[in-house]
Amino acid sequence: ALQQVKLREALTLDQFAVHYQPIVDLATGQLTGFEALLRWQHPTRGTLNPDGFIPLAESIGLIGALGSWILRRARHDAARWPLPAHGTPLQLSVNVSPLQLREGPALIAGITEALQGAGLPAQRLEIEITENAMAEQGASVLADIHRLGVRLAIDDFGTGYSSLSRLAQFSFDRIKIDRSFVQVVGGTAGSARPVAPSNAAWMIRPIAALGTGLGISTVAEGVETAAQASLVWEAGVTEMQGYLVSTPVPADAVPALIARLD
Ligand code: G
Ligand code: G
Ligand code: MN
Ligand code: NA
Repeated sequence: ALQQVKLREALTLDQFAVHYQPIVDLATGQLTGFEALLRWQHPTRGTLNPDGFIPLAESIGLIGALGSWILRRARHDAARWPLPAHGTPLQLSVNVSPLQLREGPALIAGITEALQGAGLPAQRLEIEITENAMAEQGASVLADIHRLGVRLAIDDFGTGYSSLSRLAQFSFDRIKIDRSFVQVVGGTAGSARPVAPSNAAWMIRPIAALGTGLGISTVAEGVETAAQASLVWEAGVTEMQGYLVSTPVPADAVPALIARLD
């Protein structure tokens, strides 16, 4: 109960922060954008990750307000990112939870409001939804997001229960391959069954091929080592994200990161 009070206060006390993790193109090495990742700068417990408090925010009816706050803050930050030397504006990817999707009109209102601020055209914004959220969702809210000109990504792909026919019902712009596929090779997460690199590629290749077939990009998540980067590149994945490139960084560290990666 105390934690609920603290979480409500956190929004008014400005204790939330958005960190950003870069995504790079595997063929060119170029930076393509950042994923926004929420953090709670807790007064006594330090920086907390969303897995620990998003469910609480959902249960106390705070997720709508929090989601709108994230969109506004991330839009504000992304509007100030410099144009990279390669000339393609950087994408901003924002996660939304299944509950936010179920409360479709509120989500659409939050996105619309964020897009009204200057500096972030709709095409630069991408909404990430998990495979399971997509599987249980009616098509309408996803179509509404697309109608705004915003892009859609399927997150944690390969861990959920969507069917290929379900996938074909929706229009997506990106597939994010769950890090469990990447980390079977030399993973720090540790796998119950060590898999040879050649076998790991065979699991990732069909997902990359699905992206190729649909004409959309695929992002390998959780790439921590050069061996994992080679693995996903050889499997035909088009982009990567993970500690090998950078951990998520606070907003004020993003310009230096853009300069380093550019
Ligand atoms: O940020 P990690 O560093 O801990 O993220 C953990 C989980 O929380 C991931 O599944 C991620 O998709 C989710 N997450 C991160 N930021 C947000 C956010 O702003 N909103 C929602 N709904 N989920 C988020
Ligand atoms: O579910 P989603 O993909 O949105 O969550 C992203 C999560 O992955 C965040 O918790 C983020 O901090 C974490 N993450 C990002 N890069 C890496 C990585 O290279 N290794 C691991 N183990 N986690 C990562
Ligand atoms: Mn994500
Ligand atoms: Na993911």
